Amino acid sequence: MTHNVSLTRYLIEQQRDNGRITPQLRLLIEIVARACKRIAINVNKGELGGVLGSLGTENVQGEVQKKLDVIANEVLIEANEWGGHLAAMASEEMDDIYTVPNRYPHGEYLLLFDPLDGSSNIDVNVSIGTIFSVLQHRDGQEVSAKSFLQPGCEQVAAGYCVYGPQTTLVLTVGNGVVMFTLDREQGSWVMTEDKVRIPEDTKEFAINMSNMRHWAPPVKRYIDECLAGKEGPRGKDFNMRWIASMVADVHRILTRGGIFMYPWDKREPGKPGKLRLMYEANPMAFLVEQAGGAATDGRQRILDIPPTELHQRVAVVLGSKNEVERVTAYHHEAA
Ligand code: AHM
Ligand code: MG
Repeated sequence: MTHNVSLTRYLIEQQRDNGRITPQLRLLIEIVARACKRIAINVNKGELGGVLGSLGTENVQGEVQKKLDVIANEVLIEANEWGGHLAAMASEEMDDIYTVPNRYPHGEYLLLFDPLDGSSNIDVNVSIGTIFSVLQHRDGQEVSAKSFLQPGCEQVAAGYCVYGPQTTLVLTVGNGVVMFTLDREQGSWVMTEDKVRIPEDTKEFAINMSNMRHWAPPVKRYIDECLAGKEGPRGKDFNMRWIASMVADVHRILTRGGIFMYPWDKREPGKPGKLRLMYEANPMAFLVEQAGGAATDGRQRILDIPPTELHQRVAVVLGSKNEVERVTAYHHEAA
């Protein structure tokens, strides 16, 4: 029974009893969770709040920004800049890092986020989310974009909030994965899952099938075998889901297993993939591994990739361990 554990209590216990987090990190996570509540309110208002549609501007990746992308980005910055727990922030929606202004105290953490993931789903009322990753600013030097370029295995916390039929916050501080559901009457996060585990096997895959003709042979081989079902080499039928919100697809995988792939493809051969390493793939890989799953780029563990750029892209294969290992093995065999 987990329903009498609030996020605050969970964090205090992680700090006091398990020594897993510092008071500053506890504050940081509480503030991010509070910001997610504000974003959820905006998301829920939809058309009534005038938050749907595009702004007509583009982010650093050349993608058209939706109003909610920008609102969510502002909410996260305003909530986090004054608390004294951060040195700087980085976001999908900002070209450069945001250093905490000098009028506020500076802390030892670095926060990265995709403020509103699954933007193409905003206007059609399908689940979207906020993804975040926390690193430490260790070198004592003045904070810069370089301070953020640490491999995912250095993350001290990561999580996401999914704005769906329920608003759910999913978190790891490196001690397993926990889920909290927003109780709107009380305005508090209530623990609803304390030991999230991803089954090692699955019969469900998630990939954008419309890109099939552009895939590399190992990805094509894996999906062909799934599609062949009972009569094929896998000897079982597979089911498919694609929400086009990574947060919602990963949430399903953390809840009932599955494999998620956004591989490299031939549309833009120079790009390693569509998703971003630092604030999409790394936090999700950390959560998935902490829940007993696996995450690779088809060749190596995502959490071991040394980043070279803040907005670097990466191919992503994550979820049920045995399936991720199979896809990764197919890539190695092909090489
Ligand atoms: P976004 O951060 O701009 O919303 O883009 C990331 C999203 C992921 O959530 C999702 O898995 C993917 O893009 C969907 O891409 P596609 O529309 O190509 O299927
Ligand atoms: Mg995104």
